Amino acid sequence: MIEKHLTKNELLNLCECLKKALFSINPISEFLKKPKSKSALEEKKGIKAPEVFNDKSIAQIKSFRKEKISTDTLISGILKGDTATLSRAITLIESNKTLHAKQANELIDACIKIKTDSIRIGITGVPGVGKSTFIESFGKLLTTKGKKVAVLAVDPTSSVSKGSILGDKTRMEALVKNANAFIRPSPSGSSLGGVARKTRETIILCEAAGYDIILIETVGVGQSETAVHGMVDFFLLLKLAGAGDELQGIKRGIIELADSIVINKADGANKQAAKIAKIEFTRALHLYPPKHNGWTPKVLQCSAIENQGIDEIWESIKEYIETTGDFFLEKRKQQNKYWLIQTIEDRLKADFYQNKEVQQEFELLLEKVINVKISPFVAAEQLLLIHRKELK
Ligand SMILES: Nc1nc2c(ncn2[C@@H]2O[C@H](COP(=O)(O)OP(=O)(O)OP(=O)(O)O)[C@@H](O)[C@H]2O)c(=O)[nH]1
Ligand SMILES: [Mg+2]
Repeated sequence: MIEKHLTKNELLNLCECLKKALFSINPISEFLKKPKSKSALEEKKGIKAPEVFNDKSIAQIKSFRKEKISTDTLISGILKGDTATLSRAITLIESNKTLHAKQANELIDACIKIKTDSIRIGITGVPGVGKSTFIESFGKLLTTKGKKVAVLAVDPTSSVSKGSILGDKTRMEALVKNANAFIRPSPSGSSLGGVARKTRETIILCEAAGYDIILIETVGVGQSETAVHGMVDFFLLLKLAGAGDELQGIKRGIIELADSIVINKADGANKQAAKIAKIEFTRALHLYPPKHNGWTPKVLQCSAIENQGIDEIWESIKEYIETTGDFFLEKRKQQNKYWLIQTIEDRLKADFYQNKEVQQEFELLLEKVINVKISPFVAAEQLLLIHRKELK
């Protein structure tokens, strides 16, 4: 090995060279040299986004969507059970455009007259109790029994988070692919009333399209279960074992609405707890007055994930329909009455608040009401008078 002593200048030069070399390969220094971007998100220059769609197909899709389809074509497509037409008809119903409202009403009016033997089942329970997994398992069972199943959802929270739609796609993997199943996520809407009404109308279309069983999933929060209860024949409440009532936020009202309570996730280490919960719920149900249709709600247990106990639930629903007989039809009549009144109330309210003159006067009167310059009752009367005058 040759040893050489460097002079001070040579040593300084060498250091400078090394520094330059290091600086040129260090990504951190590169990053520091770059002008700072205002955004936290940055894309590397020079990578072109791949063209996923071409202009021709986009134009084709747009022209297909714009193409107005006649009510008769929609009705005949639905009656044939064509799912593409059914989806299109539902989209029409979900539209908020006045232009579509007339056609949607004609469609509903035609479809509601078609007699079917459908069964409408509402499924509720706290988030995560396993509603979607249960529907996947239950839906699969029904299709193997030759039934056609439509799955709808009333979830006022989904329009904000889209969470449940995303979840449902993975939870209902097999049902999505099943030719005898039709899955439609929750319609978006600002009010529960609007979402529920659209779901109610969608049921009518699905029945006309030949779906025998309509399953409606709803999150056990707020008023959504009351709305779903008002549109189904059978209301099923899913519960978890091992959690106290307070923990599950159970409300007395929901228990009263339920035609059956099913303890889900009765599997693995949870089996024993599910058994105890079943006994406790059966005991608790005895404290409630009997339903006027003579039906005593059943407490059952299942494992949606392991497909255990699902058949028993179907048997119990069949038993309910057989034993309640005429009540089944009477309940539907009462529900029609409920939806008539509900729709009138919703429309009147919407008309009132959308009235431009009312809107202007509302702000002024509100100020006065807040500052106790005028009573809320007199202010309300004045606003209603403005609205009535507008109608004349
Ligand atoms: N062990 C067990 N886990 C289950 C069962 N059913 C559902 N799960 C699990 O529970 C979680 C929630 O299931 P979901 O079906 O999405 O519940 P959900 O009630 O539809 O939930 P939201 O739509 O968010 O209200 C998932 O991780 C499921 O795999 C069951 O029977 N046993
Ligand atoms: Mg779900």
